[in-house]
Amino acid sequence: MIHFHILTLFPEMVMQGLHTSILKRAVEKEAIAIEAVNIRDYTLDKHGKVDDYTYGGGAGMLMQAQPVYDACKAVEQRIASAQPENPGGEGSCRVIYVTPQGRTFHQAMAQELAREKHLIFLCGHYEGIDERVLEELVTDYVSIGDYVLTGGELPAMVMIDAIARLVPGVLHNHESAATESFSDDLLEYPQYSRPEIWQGRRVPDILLSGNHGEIERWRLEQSLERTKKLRPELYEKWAREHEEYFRKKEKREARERKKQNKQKKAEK
Ligand code: 21W
Repeated sequence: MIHFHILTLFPEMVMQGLHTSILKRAVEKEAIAIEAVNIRDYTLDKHGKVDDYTYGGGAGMLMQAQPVYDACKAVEQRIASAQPENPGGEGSCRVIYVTPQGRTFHQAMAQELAREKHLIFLCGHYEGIDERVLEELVTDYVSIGDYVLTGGELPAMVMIDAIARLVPGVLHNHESAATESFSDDLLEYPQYSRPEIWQGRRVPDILLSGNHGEIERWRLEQSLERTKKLRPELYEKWAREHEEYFRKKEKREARERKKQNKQKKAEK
């Protein structure tokens, strides 16, 4: 069980987005828990204000330190009091600030984060958050890539989706992310469903053959071909790490050639 806590000014957006399809099922099964905390609920300003102008001037508003700090501390305290075996365990939980200036999120990061019990995501809006509260709270600065969005909510949802599917019990066994496969780190092979012929295009014969060994081999070849063409750097890495695959393939093909030569001779 992993608990995601999202500090945001738009809790409905995050809750809507993350309570759909597979993650909805995961919440119902209690494989994960998702809570959105409205930073505005923690402002001490009597008009509910959470932003202000930036010192030094410049465009736009900045989220102020106080409501962000109090919202985060409230979550940390709730986590600590739910763990009586770890009194004052506050501060042990990672606080991830989603920001264009962070390290770019990737699969290995998702795997590492999936091992935590609690994760706090801090979503900025407007031009960002007062630097002092970031220094006080944040353990990880993470971006999802080099393009500009309007806020941190979508990036937090992207990261939570990628992390959650790695948590045991979230995916069904047949779709499990944990079953290590030869073809991990390659692009996917093409897939087909009914009908057998659509607009004159046939499903590849091999997939109708019922020969599961041949099908598996074909799929891996397709994955390799695609990866070589579309993501050459991924292909080179895979090839370096799977030299034995190419040796075995050589041998298999040599064996095939021999067999065919023999057959030809016998036919003569
Ligand atoms: C975009 C906030 C641009 C601020 C200093 C002086 C989180 C994101 C975000 C956003 C600015 C991520 C400035 C990929 C993203 C996010 C909102 C610009 C101007 N800073 N990953 N002036 N892309 N974006 N700040 O946009 O919060 S992770």
